[in-house]
Amino acid sequence: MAIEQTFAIIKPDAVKAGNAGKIISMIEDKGFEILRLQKGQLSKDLAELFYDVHKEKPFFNELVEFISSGPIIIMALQKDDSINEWRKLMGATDPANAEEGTVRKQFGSSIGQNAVHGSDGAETARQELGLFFTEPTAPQK
Ligand code: 3AN
Repeated sequence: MAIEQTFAIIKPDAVKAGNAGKIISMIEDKGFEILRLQKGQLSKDLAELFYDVHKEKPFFNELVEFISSGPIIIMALQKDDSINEWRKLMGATDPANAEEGTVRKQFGSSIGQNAVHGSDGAETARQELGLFFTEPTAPQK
């Protein structure tokens, strides 16, 4: 597998609960390199753009409201097979189904408030990184 980058968010529930540092430790312990990291709060407009693929879903408004409801931490992560590796470390979308040792098992409280986001494929990762980090993240050794 090749070195690649993925996009990660520590969502408002986890930041508010003071779990960001613990989640970042889990990321570092798994050998991800954190290329970019920024704290901020999304406008509704940017949140709608980010979740555009879900705009037909019944929970779209809930998603937009929640992700823009408080500070988040966005990251560009790099590792071999990082897209899959970060999704494995996040755990299942619904924390009730997430495995032991995953971020969502430990810090998620519901399918909506599930602590973290991760890109679901190479094209999504490219789009999401481009949406949030205007200067491209050059691959690093
Ligand atoms: P994942 O984040 O694991 O890739 P997706 O892409 O199926 O999951 O869903 C995107 C986000 O939408 C999830 N992170 C979750 O917070 C939210 N979500 C998914 N299903 C529901 C649902 N039934 N009700 C509320 N929010 C949901």
